[in-house]
Amino acid sequence: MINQIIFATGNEGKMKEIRLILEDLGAEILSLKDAGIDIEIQEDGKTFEENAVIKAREVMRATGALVLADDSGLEIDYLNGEPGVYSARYLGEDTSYRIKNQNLIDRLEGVPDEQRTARFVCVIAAAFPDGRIITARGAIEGIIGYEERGEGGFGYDPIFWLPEYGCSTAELTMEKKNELSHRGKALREMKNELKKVLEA
Ligand code: ITT
Repeated sequence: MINQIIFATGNEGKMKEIRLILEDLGAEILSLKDAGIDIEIQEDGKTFEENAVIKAREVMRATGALVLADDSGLEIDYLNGEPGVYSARYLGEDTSYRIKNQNLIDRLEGVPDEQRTARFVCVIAAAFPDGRIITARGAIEGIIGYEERGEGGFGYDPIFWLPEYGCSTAELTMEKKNELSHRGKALREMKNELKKVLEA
């Protein structure tokens, strides 16, 4: 019986969404900080899947616990999928999202709505103490806005516009964002898989 899961992320925005989705799993969800883990992970994979597995596996090896990890990012079609797996590192890890978001808006100057298509992608990996790995993927389609909108969410949310809702993902409640988002979809799929394991 597993009653503790470590979620291998240092991103507080992700962690808040993750806690809300996994709260009914019946296991205690610890962030890296909660678990007192401070290891440098080399995210050198070429895909979201590879990076999610790298993060989950490294922390599982260091702790022996069941570990989940999220690798996610924003793919902008007009920019050939940029920033993609480099979303956190785009323009530098310590550069503010005000600057990153404005830079992407500027790179799409004059580009009409129908060519501003983009998606958030999320892959969740689970690394089990016995070495087994499972992954789940989710995506949400939108377009890149013309200005930042909203105070919620994190990262690129203020420029990710949902035409059918008439708002950005930073203007949704956390519950609504989780219902629609790449992370919500991937995590719910993962949760179903984990339930089978935890109930076994
Ligand atoms: P960890 O590796 O510690 O989990 P990170 O922020 O470095 O944190 P990633 O390498 O997976 O995580 O990069 C994901 C980036 O993609 C994230 O920093 C945001 O810039 C962007 N992103 C992912 N999901 C997002 C969301 O729901 N809303 C806004 N931006 C998001």
